[in-house]
Amino acid sequence: MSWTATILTLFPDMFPGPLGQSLAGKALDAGSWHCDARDLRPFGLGRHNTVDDTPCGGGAGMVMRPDVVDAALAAVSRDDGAPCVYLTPRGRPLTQADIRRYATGPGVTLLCGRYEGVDERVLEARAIEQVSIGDYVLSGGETAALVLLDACVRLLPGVMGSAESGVEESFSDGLLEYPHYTRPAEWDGRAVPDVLLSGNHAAISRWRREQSERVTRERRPDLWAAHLSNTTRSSVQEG
Ligand code: 6GU
Repeated sequence: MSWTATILTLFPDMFPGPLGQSLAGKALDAGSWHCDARDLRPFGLGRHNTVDDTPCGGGAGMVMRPDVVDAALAAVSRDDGAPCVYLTPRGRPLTQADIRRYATGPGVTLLCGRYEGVDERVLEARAIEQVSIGDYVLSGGETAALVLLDACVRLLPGVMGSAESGVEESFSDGLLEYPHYTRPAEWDGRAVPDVLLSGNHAAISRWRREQSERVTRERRPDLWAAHLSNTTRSSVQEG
């Protein structure tokens, strides 16, 4: 069985959405992965299939009921050990290491919340991982789920032209990528850096490394600090 994403959502029509196109779409058509989006609504209670209720303790918005979420989880439960992930701005930051772990396994079950969120008890009871895709608020977990899936699918065997395209260039060594250039050699009064046209591959590698380090230092001091402490640790271990 191929890598399978099971998605629990009130908006199943949002899947595969943009992942039905381009690289991920071709992989989907080729059977390299499956996208199984399930509607939470039928698991709701009463005449209106109610899935949410007011927050205990008061306050704005609505919270998704634990019994409803659990019934939906039970209905899609898999015996292959695929992790269950709840997309929420309260989650730990999603990293490329998480993506690698998800992509290497049998697939993922993704829980998408709307409203203020999901009752904490079902998240605890069913050992659901909570992840966020960044420090901004989305109207629901669905677009975050699409981001997670895009990042996984491109790592699946045979999905991306391996080796030279470098599936994990940024982040693999903890640095951002160097800048890219193509023809023409001069455009709008701006030249491609001479070294890239020199044919000196050692010089090109050195320049790219310097650029990676500069860009990371300028834009992502957090990644730069982590990179420095990693390289310090490995040189201590070597020495
Ligand atoms: Cl994973 N979900 C929602 N609803 N908002 C977010 C998010 C996730 N990550 C950042 N903002």
